[in-house]
Amino acid sequence: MVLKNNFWVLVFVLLLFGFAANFHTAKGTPRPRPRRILLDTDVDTDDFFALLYLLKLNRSDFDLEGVTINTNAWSNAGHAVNQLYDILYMMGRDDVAVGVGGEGGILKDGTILPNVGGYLPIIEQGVTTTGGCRYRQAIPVGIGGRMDVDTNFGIRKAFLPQGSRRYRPTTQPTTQQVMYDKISAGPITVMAIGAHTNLAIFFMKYPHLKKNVEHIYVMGGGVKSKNPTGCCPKNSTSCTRQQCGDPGNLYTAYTSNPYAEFNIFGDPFAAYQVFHSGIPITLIPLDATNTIPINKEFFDTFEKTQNTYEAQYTFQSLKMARDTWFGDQFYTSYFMWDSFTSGVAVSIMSNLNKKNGENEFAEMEYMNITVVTSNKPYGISDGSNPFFDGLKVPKFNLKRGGVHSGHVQTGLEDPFCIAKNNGKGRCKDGYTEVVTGPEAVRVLVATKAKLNPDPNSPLDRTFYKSFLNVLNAPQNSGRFNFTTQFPNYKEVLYKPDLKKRRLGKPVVFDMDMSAGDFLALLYLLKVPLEVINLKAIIISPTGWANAATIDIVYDILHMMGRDDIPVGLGEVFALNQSLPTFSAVGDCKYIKAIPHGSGGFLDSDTLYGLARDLPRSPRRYTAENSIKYGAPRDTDHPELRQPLSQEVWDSVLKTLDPGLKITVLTNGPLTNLAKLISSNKKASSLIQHVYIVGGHISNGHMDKGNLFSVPSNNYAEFNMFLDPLAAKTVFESTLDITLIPLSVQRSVSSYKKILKKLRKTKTTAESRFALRLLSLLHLLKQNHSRYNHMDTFLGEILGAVFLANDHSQLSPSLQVKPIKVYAHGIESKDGQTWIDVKKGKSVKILENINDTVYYNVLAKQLSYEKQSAVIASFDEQNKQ
Ligand SMILES: [Ca+2]
Ligand SMILES: [Ca+2]
Repeated sequence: MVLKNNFWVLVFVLLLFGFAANFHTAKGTPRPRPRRILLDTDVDTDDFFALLYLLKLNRSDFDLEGVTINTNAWSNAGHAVNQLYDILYMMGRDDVAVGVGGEGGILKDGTILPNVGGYLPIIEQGVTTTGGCRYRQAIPVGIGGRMDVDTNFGIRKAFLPQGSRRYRPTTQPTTQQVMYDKISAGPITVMAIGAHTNLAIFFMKYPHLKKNVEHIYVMGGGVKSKNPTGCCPKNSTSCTRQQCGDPGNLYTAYTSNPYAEFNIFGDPFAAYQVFHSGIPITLIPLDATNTIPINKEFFDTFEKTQNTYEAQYTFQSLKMARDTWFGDQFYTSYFMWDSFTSGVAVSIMSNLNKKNGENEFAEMEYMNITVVTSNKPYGISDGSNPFFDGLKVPKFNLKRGGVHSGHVQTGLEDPFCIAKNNGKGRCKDGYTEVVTGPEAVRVLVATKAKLNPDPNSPLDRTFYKSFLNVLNAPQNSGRFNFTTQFPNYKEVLYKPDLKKRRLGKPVVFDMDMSAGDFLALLYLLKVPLEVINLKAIIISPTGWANAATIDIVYDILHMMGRDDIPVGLGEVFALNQSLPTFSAVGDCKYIKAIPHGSGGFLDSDTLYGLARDLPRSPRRYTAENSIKYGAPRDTDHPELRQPLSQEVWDSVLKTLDPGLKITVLTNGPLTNLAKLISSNKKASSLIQHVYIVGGHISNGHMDKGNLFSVPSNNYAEFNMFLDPLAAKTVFESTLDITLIPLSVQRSVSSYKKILKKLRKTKTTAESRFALRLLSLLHLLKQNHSRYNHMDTFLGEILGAVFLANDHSQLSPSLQVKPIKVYAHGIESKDGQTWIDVKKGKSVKILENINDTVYYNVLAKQLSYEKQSAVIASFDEQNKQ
């Protein structure tokens, strides 16, 4: 009986299985489990279109489990990670792991340490997160580039809700950790829609885990593509043909490299590792994406159908991309790159029973390709290739004379890359080239977007329809946006009534947004208006933070009720560092000294994770622009446009009461000040005095500067080094200068002492914030070697305190000395300052200060009950 019973159970089970299998086959795909997905993205605008598309899919079919951030491309890590957290929170997906950065490195012998952050292409990766921008320099840094991506044109903070996940120093999961967790857990599909650094490092470090990656879908490269942008109309004489017909899309570097596409060019060696990993690869190159532009019909249809928050966010972003587009060819030159890739990938995965990657959205073809990482002739040694140059054994045991051993493109105008006879670009770094022989990898390539068979639809590509349907579907849609999450948030500006006040000396604060600068700013806002009148803030993004961090300045001003103070955005390049022929891009000669990861940009851009606790200002960076200021067209709200430092300066100088002059405090590189005095002759005469925080006057060979990341340069200080030419310009001007150099800053950078004082004094919202930030910096310094330089930031508050106080109280000792600055382009000397009796400029130097009084004054002023915060925090701002 037992046997018989079991028999029937068995038959039943077999039937059930058979039926189930047939059922699935009939539908198309037998799916025993959801397909696990890991997305590696550089969090550009188009990337989150792809991300949202994936998040909308049925989770029992496709489960996005992790997102890792590619940090050496179109966005900056601190801004990218928080935008991702906000998008995932909106979509109710706080369960998706997010990885960013990591402090690991690659040793000289090629050993890959755990947790390499991927901030640098593999060829530039040493043991820290500082290094060159060989490839990334092709990406514009400021407005129109990373500035707009980091802020999503200013829409991000206006639209996205804010959850509890955020970047926090030392506890943020790293990219390699998240990759390890997700890939080691079982079969997974990877989508790579940025540069390939993270993935390549992972495969090089954990080759045994390659077997878990079922497939990699890559957006990148151009195989047989001919770029349709930058072409000239027939018979035109005035038009200069640009990328027209190029395989690649490097619009900032087509004169040296017409072959590469941005993602692969971001790290060609990494892409080579991924393509040659043995894992099946499907490539969605420019060949296909060039055939699916955001055309007018799609745009107009999208405008009419925005049923979900994610559709709204996507449309608003696309609209701003269109409205700020540099030319009049948006509809033919902005393509669906990453979003199309996500669609093609998902469609292929849904149709695995079909052959050759047949899918709904793209025509596919197998091709034999490789990724070019160096240029012929191979086996040369011309100083361009750190994998070989000066090494006995080439890094990673690469083969001398092999494909990696040629000339590696060094910059956008690398002379090797520009043919002498016709000036044409000949470098192929990053080219996904068709080849035969042992280097060839068989890859499934999308060649064309499929046409919509419905002739009556305005959407003439099948994917247009899917994209709009998926984003607008009610399933898995966003829960709220910023406004619906925080119905009590008010868009009000707080401004003090200055009319009846007797105002003190007018001050302009020029800052680079390092941690100490925010404390200096808080301090200046606490000094009685009768003593100083803070007229404007000028931002110098040539230092410790990226331009998008300007929003933290707005938030602090909002918190303190000072939405009346204008904030001007300065040049993103140090003097003479942008490309003369294309000023949106340039090398990173000086700024490369700042770490990308811990203690560097990642922390500055998030104010060590604390920026999100500040009240949110209705003022923020926006890409809104107007013809009046040289934009190609007016956007919907041109009046909101972010003013530039030069304009803010001009308006301050113009509106100055007769007889008054400006006092300037600089806490960063001197880029803005140098620009001002060289472009406006009258400016110097309207400046009363300049307090410069920075510079180091060495007392002997043991008395070193603070450039810990440039070992060859022992005596410079960061603010001077980051723009030596600007420093030289300022120190050769007629300005009346007081220098607050490193030595005196060091005498007031005891965390213990200031924390003790702050803990003793009664508190205000701002003193509590200062206490939190300082305690955090102190803790980090004590526990992690990457935070050794935290003293630098505490020391830089001194300038604000010194400028604003009765000097007799602080018992300062000042000496007048003749100072020179070195700025001849030599890394080991640039930015050094010294006493030159014959040629130096006489400058007052602050040499000593009573540190006990200093800490007292600082703590007391921050705790002063007047001129205190109007709203204490983000939480308070949104309470009932
Ligand atoms: Ca991307
Ligand atoms: Ca600073």
